[in-house]
Amino acid sequence: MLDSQPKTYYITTPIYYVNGLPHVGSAFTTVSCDVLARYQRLRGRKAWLLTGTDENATKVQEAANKANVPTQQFVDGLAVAYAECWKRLHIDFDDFIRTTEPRHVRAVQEFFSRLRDRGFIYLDAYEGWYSVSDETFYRDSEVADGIAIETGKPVVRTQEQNWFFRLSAFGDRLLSHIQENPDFLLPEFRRNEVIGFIGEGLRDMSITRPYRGWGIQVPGDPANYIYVWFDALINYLAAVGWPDDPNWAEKWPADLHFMGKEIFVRFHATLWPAMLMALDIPLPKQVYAHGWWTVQGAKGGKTGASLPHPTRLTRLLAERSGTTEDLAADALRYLLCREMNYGLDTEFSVENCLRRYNTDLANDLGNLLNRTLNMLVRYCDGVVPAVTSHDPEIAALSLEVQEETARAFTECRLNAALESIWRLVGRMNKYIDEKAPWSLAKAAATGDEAAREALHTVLYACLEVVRLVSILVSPFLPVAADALLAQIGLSDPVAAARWEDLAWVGLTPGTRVSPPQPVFPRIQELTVDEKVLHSLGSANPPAESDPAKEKVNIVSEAVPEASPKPGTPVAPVETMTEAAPPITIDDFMKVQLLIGEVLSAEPVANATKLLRLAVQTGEDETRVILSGIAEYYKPEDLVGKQVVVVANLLPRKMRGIESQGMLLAADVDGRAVLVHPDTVVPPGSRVR
Ligand code: ME8
Repeated sequence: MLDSQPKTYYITTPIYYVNGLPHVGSAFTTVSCDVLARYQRLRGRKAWLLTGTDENATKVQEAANKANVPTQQFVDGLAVAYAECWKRLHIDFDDFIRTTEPRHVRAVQEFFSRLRDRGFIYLDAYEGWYSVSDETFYRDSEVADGIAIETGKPVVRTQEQNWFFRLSAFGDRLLSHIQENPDFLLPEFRRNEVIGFIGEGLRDMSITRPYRGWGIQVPGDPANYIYVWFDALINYLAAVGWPDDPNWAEKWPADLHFMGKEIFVRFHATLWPAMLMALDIPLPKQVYAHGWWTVQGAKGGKTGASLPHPTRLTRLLAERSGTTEDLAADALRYLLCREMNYGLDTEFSVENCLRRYNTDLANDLGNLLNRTLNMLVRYCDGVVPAVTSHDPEIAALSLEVQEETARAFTECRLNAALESIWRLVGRMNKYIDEKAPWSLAKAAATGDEAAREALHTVLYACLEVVRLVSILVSPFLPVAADALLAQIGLSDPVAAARWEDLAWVGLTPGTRVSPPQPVFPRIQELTVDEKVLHSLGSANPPAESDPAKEKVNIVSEAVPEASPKPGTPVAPVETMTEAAPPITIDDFMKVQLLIGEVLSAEPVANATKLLRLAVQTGEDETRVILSGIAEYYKPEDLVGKQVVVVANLLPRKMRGIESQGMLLAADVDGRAVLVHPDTVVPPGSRVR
C-alpha cells in the first residue's frame, strides 16, 4: 500500500441478536460508531462502518418459535427493522452483515476447517453449564444455584460430545500482546479486567452444539452446529471478503471494534484475538468497551428493563419541539452521546434527554445562532463584514477546543468531545454579553469608526464560531450542521468539510446570511408520565417481552440545570443575557415587579423600534416607559392591556425621553412577546 493512501479506517459495531427490536442501548453503540467514522472522514481518512445482525443464536430460534413464525422469516423481518432504524438515525453504514448470509456461512466454515487442519480444534466430551440467554458456557465456580453469577441468567447442565478450541494455548501470547500494545484494549481499567481474566488461566472452549435445525453446521459433521459466539465474531472478517476476496486485507485489520462491556472480556478481548492468532491473521488495532444505559441501576435492553425504541423517542422529540423528524433524529444522536459517561454505566432518563435538548441545543446553540444572525441582519444588513482585525482570544480558544475535541475523539470519549465544543459555544454567548454589540452599533451609528470596527470584529468572531462549531458537531449532527451552515450563507454540504477547514478565518466577507430559523426549537412540556414512557418502550420484542411483565422505564430525578427554563422572562432583545448563575430569593426580591395597565401608547419620533407607553402601576403618578417593541405591537392594541413592569430600574433617557421602568417580555427567537397576568388584577400588584 502506498504511504500517501492510508488504510481505510475500519470500524465495527457488535452485530445485534434479532430476538427483539432495537432500543436506545443498541442505538447508542451504533450512533457512536457512526460518529467516530464521520470524525475519521472529517480528518480526511476513508472510513468504513460495519454493522449487522446476529441471527444463528439459540435464543433467536426460541424467539421465533414463541412468536410462531418460521425462523428465517422472523430474522428477515427483524434484520430490516434494524437497518431501517439505523437509517432513520442517519447512521451511514457501509455494510450490513447478517450471519445467515452465504458469505458469512462460508467464512465461518472455512475458519473452522483451517483451525481444525492446524490442530487447534479437537473433539471431546463436554460437561458443564450453558446459559441460552447469555449464549455463554460457564465454569462451576461461575455458577450458583442454577444461575450465572455474572449475569443472573439461568444455566443448564450440559453433557455433549463437542468440538473444542484450544484457547488454553493462547494465554501467554494474549498477555504479551496486551502488554506490548497499550492501546489495544480500552478503557484502561477494562484492560486490567482482561489481564485478570486471562491470568486466572484459560481453558479450552466448547465451540459446537448438537444441531437442532438452526445455525451454521460444522463442516464434515452436520450433527453439530457452530457455537454462536464463535460464528458471530467471524462476521468482522467475512464482511471484508475473507477468505475469497484477494483484497480483504485492504480493510483488515479492523481499526476499532466498539461494544458494550458485557461482550468485551471473554469474547472480543480474549476469544476473538486467540482465534485470529491461531490462523496468523493480524489482530484488530483497538477494542473499546463502553458502559451500559441502566434503568434504576439495572442494565436496560431486550431482556432487561425497558429502554425506549429510538424511532419513538425521536418522534417524541419532534412532536414536543416542533422540529422535523430528521433534525430530531440528530438531536437524539447528540443526546445519547452527550448523556453517556462513556467508560461507565449511566442511568437513562427521557426527562433528562428533554432537559438536555433545551439547555444545550435550543438554548446554548440556538441562542448563539439566533443572536449572531439577528445582529448581523440588524447591524450589517445581513452581510458578513470585512474586518481589520480578529479577536485573538476567540481564535486561540477555537484552536484549543479543536485540539481538545480531537483528543477526546481519539479516546472514544464522545461526551468529552461535545463538552469541549460546548465550551466554545458557551464562551461565545458570554462574549456577546460582554462585548455588547448593540452599544457598539449605537456608537457606530453616530460616526464612531473605532466602534464600527470593533462591532465588525465581534460579529465576525460570532459567525466564524458558528461555522467552526457546525463543522465540529457535524459527526453528531450531520443534518443540523448543514442547516446551521446554510443560515450563515454556506451551501457546501458539511460531509465535504475537512479538519483543515477549521482554520480561523474561513468565512468570506460579503457573504449574505439568512434571518435566523430555529433548528432546535424549545420544548415546553418536559414532564414524561408513565403512559408516555410506556408508549416509547421497545414493544413487541417477539420472544422475550411479556407486556404483563414489562417494566416501566422509571425516570430518575432530573438534575436541575443551571440554564433558565424555557419561557423564563428576559429583558427585551437588545439587553438579553445568557444563563445566569443561581441567585438567592433575596437577590430576586431586590427586583420590584409590578402589574401595570397601559393607559396610552404611541410611536417615538425617529425611533422605529420604540413605543412610548403611559402605564398605571397603582402609584400616585403614571409612569412613562419606553419599550423596544414597536416591530411587534401596534400602539392601539396595547391600550388597556396589563403588563409586568420592572419598577425599580434606574430611569434611563432615550431619544430625550426618560423611561421609568421596563416591560417584561419573552424572547422568542429574537421577537419580543409581552408577559401578561392570566386574569385582570389590580394595577400595582406585586409580581414574585
Ligand atoms: O451481544 N446500554 O448482541 P446484543 C448500552 N450478538 N449498550 C447496550 C445496552 C445498554 N443497556 N444494551 C445493548 C450481542 N447494548 C451479540 C454481539 S458481536 C460479534 C455479537 C449494545 O443484541 C451494546 O453495544 O445483545 C452491547 O454490547 C450490544 O448492544 C449487545 O447487543
